[in-house]
Amino acid sequence: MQIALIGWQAGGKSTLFTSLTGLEPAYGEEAFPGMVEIPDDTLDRLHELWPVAKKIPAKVQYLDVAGLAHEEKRSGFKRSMTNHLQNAGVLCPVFGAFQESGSTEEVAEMMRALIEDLETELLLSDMQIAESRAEKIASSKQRGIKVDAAEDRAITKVLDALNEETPLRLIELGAEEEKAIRSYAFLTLKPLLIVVNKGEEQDGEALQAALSDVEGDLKRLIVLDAQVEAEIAGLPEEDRGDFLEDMGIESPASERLLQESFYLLGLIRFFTVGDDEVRSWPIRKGTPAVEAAGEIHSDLQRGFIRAEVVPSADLLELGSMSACRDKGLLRLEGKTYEVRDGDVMHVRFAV
Ligand SMILES: Nc1nc2c(ncn2[C@@H]2O[C@H](COP(=O)(O)OP(=O)(O)OP(=O)(O)O)[C@@H](O)[C@H]2O)c(=O)[nH]1
Ligand SMILES: [Mg+2]
Repeated sequence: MQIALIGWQAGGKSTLFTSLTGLEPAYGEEAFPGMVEIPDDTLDRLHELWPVAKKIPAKVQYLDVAGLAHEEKRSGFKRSMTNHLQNAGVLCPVFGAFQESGSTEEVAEMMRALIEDLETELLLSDMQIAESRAEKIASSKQRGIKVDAAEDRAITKVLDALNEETPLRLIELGAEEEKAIRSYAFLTLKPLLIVVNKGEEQDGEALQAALSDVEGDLKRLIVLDAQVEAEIAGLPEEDRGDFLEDMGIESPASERLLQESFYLLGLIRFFTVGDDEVRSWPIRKGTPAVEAAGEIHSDLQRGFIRAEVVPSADLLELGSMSACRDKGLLRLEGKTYEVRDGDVMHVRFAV
């Protein structure tokens, strides 16, 4: 999973990136990556049950992308920039509210304007790519060269939507159409996780409430204070709880960002536990057991027989697999079983 921090200059992207990753982005880079393990209480507790095994959490990559200058407005993201964003699962625009003064509603209004401007840039980037593609298709047709029908259809739909300023994440595309345009990595196809970076004096809850109208399908908004988050990240683990309480923060931004990103991407996780490793696997909600097995190893998918499944909550409560088996909580599931969040799964296979 990759989350790209984007937006206007000086919104606090790098400050947030540092608080999330502990890394200082190199100066002058267009995009700077940082990998982080996803904290997971359940995984920690499973590891306590199997302390000899290695603990392998899922990872997320944050990308700190250089900000757009306000003078560049209405020019769209540069092609080199969109290449960096190609692999991002979630786009996370960061907006600086901390420089603004005024009432909550006034600050919210300024944020709305900045958000709209950025969304326009995303639309313009997609428009440039789609138009150039449409021209190529048209010219091929004119010269009697056969074109990919699914791509032709998809690009037409894409252009229609963009002309109406509709982000592509909101349109319906068939599986083939979606596949035909995947390589163009349209930016408005990606879910948006908007961050409003508030200042110390600003009321986060009020701002969050005032901006609730911005949220929509595949579009969420979080208000946080990047500087405070950086302080939290700098504290020793054992002091964090007290500090959060003092600051009236429910959970650090890193957790909220990951939670929202999992939600936007429709991700859940299952676990494997064994003598050598206890591990968390992120998958899409609705994934059948046989495909989830394929995440672990292709042999497990190919030779899948059955999966032994127990919810991690039951396993943690009873303390062992055999206790779960005795209580009838360990189930045998077939290929089509839809894996649930928190399942502990052991795949029986033969190849
Ligand atoms: N008061 C306050 N200052 C902040 C906050 N977040 C960032 N800053 C300051 O704002 C300035 C810009 O922050 P950066 O994190 O470098 O912003 P950026 O979005 O990475 O900027 P570019 O990389 O140029 O696009 C720095 O001087 C930060 O210290 C905040 O939450 N509160
Ligand atoms: Mg920066």
